Amino acid sequence: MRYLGRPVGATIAITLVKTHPSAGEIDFMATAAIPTIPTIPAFAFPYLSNTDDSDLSLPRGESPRIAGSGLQVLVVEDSPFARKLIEQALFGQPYSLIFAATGRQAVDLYVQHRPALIIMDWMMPDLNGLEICRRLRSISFEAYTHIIMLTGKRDKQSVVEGLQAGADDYLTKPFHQEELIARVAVGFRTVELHRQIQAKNKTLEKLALTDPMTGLPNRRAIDEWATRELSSAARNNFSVWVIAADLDRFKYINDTFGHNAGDEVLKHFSKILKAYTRKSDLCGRLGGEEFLIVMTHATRADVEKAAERIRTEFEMAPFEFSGCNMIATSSFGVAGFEANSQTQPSFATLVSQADAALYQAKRTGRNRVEVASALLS
Ligand code: GH3
Ligand code: MG
Ligand code: MG
Ligand code: MG
Repeated sequence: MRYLGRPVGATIAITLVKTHPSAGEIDFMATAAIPTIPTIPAFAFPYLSNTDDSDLSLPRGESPRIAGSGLQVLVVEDSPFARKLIEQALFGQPYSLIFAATGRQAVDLYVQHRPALIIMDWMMPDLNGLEICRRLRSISFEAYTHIIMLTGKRDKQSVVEGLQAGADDYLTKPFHQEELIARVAVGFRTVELHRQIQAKNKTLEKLALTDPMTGLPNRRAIDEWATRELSSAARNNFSVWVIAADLDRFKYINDTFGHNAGDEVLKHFSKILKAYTRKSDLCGRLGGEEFLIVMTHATRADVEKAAERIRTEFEMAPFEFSGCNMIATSSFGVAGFEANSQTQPSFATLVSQADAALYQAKRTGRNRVEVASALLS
């Protein structure tokens, strides 16, 4: 290959004359009028100590930096000159570039940096662009990566194959600088929309699993979490405990002081639940004035102690409504099994055992902790 340069004002018109083009290089044959091309900074090449790539003229130096915006474009291109053309075209844009000269590097950099966008050459010495696309699409990350295929293969069949392999867009060489910038901008728009949808989905998911008044997990969240813990307990033989809790004579509080006062009591009880359980435990609101605590990796004595502590903390917190001081109390029923237990009941069974113990606590005077009869035998 020869580069023929001729000064045109501040730029140099470069004609690339391919004397013996190989199949892998056809996509790079181009005639372009470009400004003098600055050297790609060394930090853009993470593969600096990899001697396998010495034939691809990769400079050796530091790791890639991330620009202020945090947006990264991974340029996958085996031809050093094409890399420079792309870098020149995207110079001054609000994102940073990192470069891969082989398919293997592309996959590694994708996993390491999870760039928002990739500009992907087709023909390369190891994996081709289609294979890389397929590999990248089989790796699932939360954030979406927009892939623009940039290749000399112009026939419609190749376009179809590129898009089918997982590319989102297809551009041909020689590319038009403004078009590349515009297509990259389109890619970032897609990525941003994807990010917004994901954030909204996360919020909706959280809302669907949270009791809005107390911020505690709701019945569905407790069910999902407890079911997972129980199957893990079956494999790893740790203990699981369920504590059913119910506020005493709560209807009286509502009827006497009003619904808002009742809500305050519920919120306060929730705060105590959070404060007196471990982060690894789960406490949630089933509905009304009924709560459930699920604890793992604890002994029955620990669990009874925890329930007793919650009971006394709540009892000791006086509320003042309409100038009256009042004390609220709560009752608890405990069910569960120790580590290495022979029998591991289902979550539904544990809940109904805890409920029966709670009923017993109500029957025998309220403001107390009772243990399921299954644990007493
Ligand atoms: P016990 O000691 O037997 O549990 O009696 P209780 O009065 O606590 O139980 P009951 O089931 O008779 O009453 C529960 C009350 O809880 C009735 C209902 O209006 C009230 N409640 C349910 N959800 C809420 C809520 O979100 N806020 C308020 N303030 N009250 C609620
Ligand atoms: Mg190539
Ligand atoms: Mg009650
Ligand atoms: Mg109740």
